[in-house]
Amino acid sequence: MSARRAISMLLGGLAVFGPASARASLDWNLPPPATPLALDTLHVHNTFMVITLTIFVLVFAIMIYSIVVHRKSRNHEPAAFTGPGTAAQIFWTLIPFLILVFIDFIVMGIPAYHSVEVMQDTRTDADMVVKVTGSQWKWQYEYPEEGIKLVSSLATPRAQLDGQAAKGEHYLREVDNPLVLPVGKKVRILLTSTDVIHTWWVPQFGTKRDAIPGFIRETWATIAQPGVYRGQCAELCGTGHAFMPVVVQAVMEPEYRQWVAQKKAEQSAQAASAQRTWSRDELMKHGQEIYAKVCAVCHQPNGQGIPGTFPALAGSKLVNGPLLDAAGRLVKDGHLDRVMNGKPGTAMQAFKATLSDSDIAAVVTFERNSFGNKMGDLVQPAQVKAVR
Ligand SMILES: [Cu+2]
Repeated sequence: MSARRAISMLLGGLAVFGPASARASLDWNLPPPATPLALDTLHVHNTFMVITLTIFVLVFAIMIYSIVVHRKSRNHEPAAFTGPGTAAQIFWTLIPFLILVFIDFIVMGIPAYHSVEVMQDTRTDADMVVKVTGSQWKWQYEYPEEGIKLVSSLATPRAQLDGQAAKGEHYLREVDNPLVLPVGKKVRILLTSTDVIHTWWVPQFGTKRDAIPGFIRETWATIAQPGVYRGQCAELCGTGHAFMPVVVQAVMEPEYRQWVAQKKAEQSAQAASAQRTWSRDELMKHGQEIYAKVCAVCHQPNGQGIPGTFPALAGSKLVNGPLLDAAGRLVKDGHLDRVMNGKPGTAMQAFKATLSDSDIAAVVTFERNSFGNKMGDLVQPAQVKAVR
């Protein structure tokens, strides 16, 4: 490290003791709690900080006092006692032991136990349920009671990720579809994953729970105030780990009901549009949007992939191969099969769970007719539906 860099780092550190304006930019405490659970853990944190700081100051004060007052240059006369009585030894061992037992088990133990109990309290009195599924690299949200399902993916523009544009205010912490929840309702949150372990983490909720494939885990939240709460995946889950933020939008109950009605209408309109025959332009346009959102992270915006890691789609044998056989069945390891069912053991996941019939039809059509690929054929949503 250069001397100049060392000095600037030191000055940066000292800014803490500088004017208030310099301090304002540094967040020392936990984020403002938004749920009872976060409030409880914040109290535990603050109590423990006071206890540990008190012990720290006391112990260091005694040490520093002894070192200074009894130093050699003062010719302090060392104490000459040896072998005090057994009773005294038992006494001065027992007292610190009892103090520690009191602090650990009573003063710290009871609030900590209470927090854990609150954390686990997902049992019966929830007002609603939300299922959260982690996938490389996005979150799926399901409202089983409403029949609503949405996929929440990163909304930060590609140019910002590539360093070609200035970073926005919510860089890597913004999504297309946030999880919308009503304020003041106890929401039971079920967590699972389709591939590797992810962690659904919203710091202001005081909850951070792993989403593990093959298991359902749970947590809960009762959000006190309307607002937007941001978090991220907190388990290193692959190359796109930094690109799967969590955004929760908390709204008042009437607004939530309105949102549910709107989502339901959108979903039935989507189901209806999958029935009709799409034009080439419609498929290409929608396919390009889906490609940019879902596929471009690995296969790159120009379809060239990353040599040795993610295969190119431009000129690919698979993309320029057959989709369906004469009987209308999926060609095994064909283009459509790969998009719908993925390739086990690789980063290529099965998209049939997260993309609709129209999305899959459009993106496959787009890939076959872009990046210099000239298959010329179209895939219709109804064909995708037939081979699901
Ligand atoms: Cu993840």
